[in-house]
Amino acid sequence: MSDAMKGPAPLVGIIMGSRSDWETMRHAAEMLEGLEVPHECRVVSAHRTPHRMVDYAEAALGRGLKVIIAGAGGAAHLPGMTASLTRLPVLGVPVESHALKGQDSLLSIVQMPAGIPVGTLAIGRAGAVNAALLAASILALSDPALAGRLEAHRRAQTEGVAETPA
Ligand code: RP5
Repeated sequence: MSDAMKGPAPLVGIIMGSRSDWETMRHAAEMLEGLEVPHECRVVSAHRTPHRMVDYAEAALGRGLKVIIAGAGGAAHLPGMTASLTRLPVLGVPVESHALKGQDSLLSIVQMPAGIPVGTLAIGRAGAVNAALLAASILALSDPALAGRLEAHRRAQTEGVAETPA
């Protein structure tokens, strides 16, 4: 997997527990690309590559990342563990698992004990898309150009909704 955008330093880090999560997490990358938000995509597993996870989370702030989007499935501890290692906002995307359809992922990510927050999104593609939009909203607070692109995106979405079902 290569980074979707080259050039400007990434502001959003999209991490995922496995390459098998890419089918879901690519939707976050595509949304950020459409909004022209510099981002990077990495496979970082909390249990298969724990040292990579620690290194990534601890370096994120210093490298200039502003938001981390973390997707994982099953016993999905990547978002929470990442959040424990950085004060950057971490948005968690529960990837739909085969065994439990992502209910396991959702509960693993959402039910953080008080003290370390993870902003948890919906299971699957909707969560990935919304994590990207939420990351863009956070960045838009201090980026008027991005705010304009985000508002244009929302206007286009509204205008694209048909009035009749068929
Ligand atoms: C988690 O286990 C990953 O986030 C993925 O959703 C799930 C299955 O991973 P693979 O066995 O497909 O690599 O760590």
